[in-house]
Amino acid sequence: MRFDTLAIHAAQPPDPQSGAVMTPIVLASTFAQDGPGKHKGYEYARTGNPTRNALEGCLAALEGARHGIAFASGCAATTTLLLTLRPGDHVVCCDDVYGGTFRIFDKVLRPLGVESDRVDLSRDVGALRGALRPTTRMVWIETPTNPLLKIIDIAELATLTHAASAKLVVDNTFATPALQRPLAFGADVVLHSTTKYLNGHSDVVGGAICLNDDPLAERLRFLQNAVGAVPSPFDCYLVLRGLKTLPVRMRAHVAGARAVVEFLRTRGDVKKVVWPGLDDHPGHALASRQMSAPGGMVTFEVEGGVPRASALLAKLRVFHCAESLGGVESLAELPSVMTHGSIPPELRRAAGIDDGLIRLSVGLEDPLDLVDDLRSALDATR
Ligand code: P1T
Repeated sequence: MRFDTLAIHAAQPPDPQSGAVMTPIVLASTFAQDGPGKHKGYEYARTGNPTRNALEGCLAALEGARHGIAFASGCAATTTLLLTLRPGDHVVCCDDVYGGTFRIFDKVLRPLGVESDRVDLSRDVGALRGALRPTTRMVWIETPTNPLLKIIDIAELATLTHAASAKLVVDNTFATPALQRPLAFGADVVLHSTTKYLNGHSDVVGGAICLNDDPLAERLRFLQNAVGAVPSPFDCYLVLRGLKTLPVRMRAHVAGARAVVEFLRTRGDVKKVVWPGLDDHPGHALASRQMSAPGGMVTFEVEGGVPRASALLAKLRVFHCAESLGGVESLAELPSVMTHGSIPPELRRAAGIDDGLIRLSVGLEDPLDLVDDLRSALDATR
């Protein structure tokens, strides 16, 4: 089946008992057994639950993976994956990642003896070679990155990573499998904050990991149950429901982003507009090969720095000034203060995240209203 069909049907046959075409939300925390150890595949809901199983099956199908494993948040997925490492192990991470991911590396894993280094892998994936250590077990990237929308060559990086006997993890939250399938380019693990586009309606916090590596999947299944950062059945249902419209939503997000970008480029008081769909984006050609479309995230900088950027965010009426992304509603934020505030300023600036950089998650409102909103806010803060 093709992607749009899988998004609606994968792992969701009609309920065998009732014929219900929507997956039931099974709330039970425990499942009756015919005798000790004699059960119908479910024992206890932290270990497994039918609604979660359907979500995991659907996510795996969309990423072209044998295994899908759901978590209570993107950060829970990240932490659980990093718990497969041991003290003394080393991770190379791209220099631009979600602030919360940086915080896990810096404040959770480092004290446990897992070191990490940050490298810009968007200009030249060969930069990985200089960062590798004999103890490097993982290379961790986002592409497009959060918030700078840098593009990293997954296939080339997979080759270099595997030559070093390490595993390549791609956080695919910004692209979603509707636009990019990292496993097909050789990545070992795909990670998601399902909070974002996959759920798509800003009413769930969730995460997931998809992979084909059987031994690693078995370890992650063990950790999912042992650590217990699992999503509720209701949240699983909401993400499943969101996935059904993912392909349609992503097409509209991209169209909206294109309209917003075209408008921002007409403004003399906008210094820089970043979107992988633009010819002058350094990763444009790569994005055209690796992604089926450039995505719905846009970043830009205005003349007037942080004071103007802050004033502009306060003036917007259709865009909400809020963290997060990927919902039907448009959001705008200041990464230096909001989503990436947990990264020390010197590291943030070294990575190119200017204090006045504005990040937009372009939603599904009429693009003309989004453009009017941005125009009014830009004019009012001139
Ligand atoms: O928020 P949570 O579901 O735990 O997901 C963490 C996460 C992981 N990876 C990426 C690329 C992310 O963007 C996030 C969360 N990001 C935001 C909340 C944000 O506004 O960027």
